Amino acid sequence: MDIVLMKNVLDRNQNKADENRSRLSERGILMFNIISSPGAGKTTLLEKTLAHFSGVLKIAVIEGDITTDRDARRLQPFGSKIIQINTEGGCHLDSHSIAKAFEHLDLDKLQLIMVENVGNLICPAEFDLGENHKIALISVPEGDDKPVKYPLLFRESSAIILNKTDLIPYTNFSLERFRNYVRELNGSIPVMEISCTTGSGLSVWFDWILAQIKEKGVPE
Ligand SMILES: Nc1nc2c(ncn2[C@@H]2O[C@H](COP(=O)(O)OP(=O)(O)OP(=O)(O)O)[C@@H](O)[C@H]2O)c(=O)[nH]1
Ligand SMILES: [Mg+2]
Repeated sequence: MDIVLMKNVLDRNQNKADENRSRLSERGILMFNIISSPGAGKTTLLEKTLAHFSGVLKIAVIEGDITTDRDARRLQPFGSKIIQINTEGGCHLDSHSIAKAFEHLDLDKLQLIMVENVGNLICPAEFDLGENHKIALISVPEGDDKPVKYPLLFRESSAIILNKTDLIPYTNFSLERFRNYVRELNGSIPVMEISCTTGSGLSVWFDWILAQIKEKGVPE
């Protein structure tokens, strides 16, 4: 019985995710789903990204949190539309909550929607939201073995961001081991090594975003 129920939940989620994807595709909008552990730096990366593309790209953010609007408030100063979803205990966003968030967005005026999922490396990887790309964000203090321990996220993602590289000298994190683990799981995936604190590597992330927009042919 439990198995049937779980299948229904996933089927319902998938149908709505496909609907979300078509709605965005009709308008040429891209959507990224950013997934990481709590505290890896999702909101900080969004702050840097919104600041960089302010006045250049039309971006909205959907913020997923169990409770509070703290992250939404952090992103408010950058002039983009920010929608907060509280999952009230749920460990991931689903496609229905994203469809509800769309009701508060003027989709005709957007080029890119960035979703900050609930901090968790497991559940969010299982739920398609209708995004074009899942982005896996890992930070140095979590350890270099995360790709091996949470393989689904790394297999499902289109890009991996390694954040907090400024902390490498203070930890036993091995870049070589990390890169090898990633290659074993997902041979061709781009890995961007960044520090939101120093700004190192951020230009690679910004260029990657622009490349996706160009490839998709997102209208101006
Ligand atoms: N040293 C260092 N700290 C960073 C870096 N990026 C973010 N931080 C810090 O890490 C902490 C958590 O960052 P957040 O951006 O709030 O992380 P998050 O993934 O959004 O967290 P949740 O929304 O709670 O899951 C903050 O204190 C940031 O200042 C970095 O590159 N280097
Ligand atoms: Mg956050």
